[in-house]
Amino acid sequence: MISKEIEKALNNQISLEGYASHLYLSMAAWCDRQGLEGCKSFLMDQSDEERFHMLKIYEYMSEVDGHARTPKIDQPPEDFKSVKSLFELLYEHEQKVTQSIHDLVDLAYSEKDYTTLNFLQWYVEEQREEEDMARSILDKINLIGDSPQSLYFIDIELEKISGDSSD
Ligand code: OFO
Repeated sequence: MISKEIEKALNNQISLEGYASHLYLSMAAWCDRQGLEGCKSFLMDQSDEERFHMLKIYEYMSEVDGHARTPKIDQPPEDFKSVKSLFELLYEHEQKVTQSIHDLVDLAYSEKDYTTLNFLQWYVEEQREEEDMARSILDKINLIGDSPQSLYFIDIELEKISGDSSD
């Protein structure tokens, strides 16, 4: 059993994860239009992961007698100024999700809801990894620039990351 407050906050998280999944899908489609196959497959994988994060909360809600709501998802942007600005936006979104997870942890802690606290630990770790990955992609872009030649190498690099994470 969870409190109404926790239920509301978890539904908000479902909504954020659902939006992230849509946003990354939209980013993948943009990369596809630029001929960046590696970036596209990396972002398609990220989109799937975000959907999984959303569904994991649905499952948890069902186990603790909560009511998981299916969120209305806003239209994400479809055009991006550059690959660099796309990854800056991705990193920004990940930071927002991390903040929301930390707020949820605070709430669960203040309610002494140890079951939800325990459930959220997985997300705390996942966000640390995702922020780290987004930062390292941005570091690479900053290092070699985003001229067409540099993008060729960034694309190969992201293809590798998406291949590694699906092993
Ligand atoms: Fe759901 O981990 Fe990113 O946002």
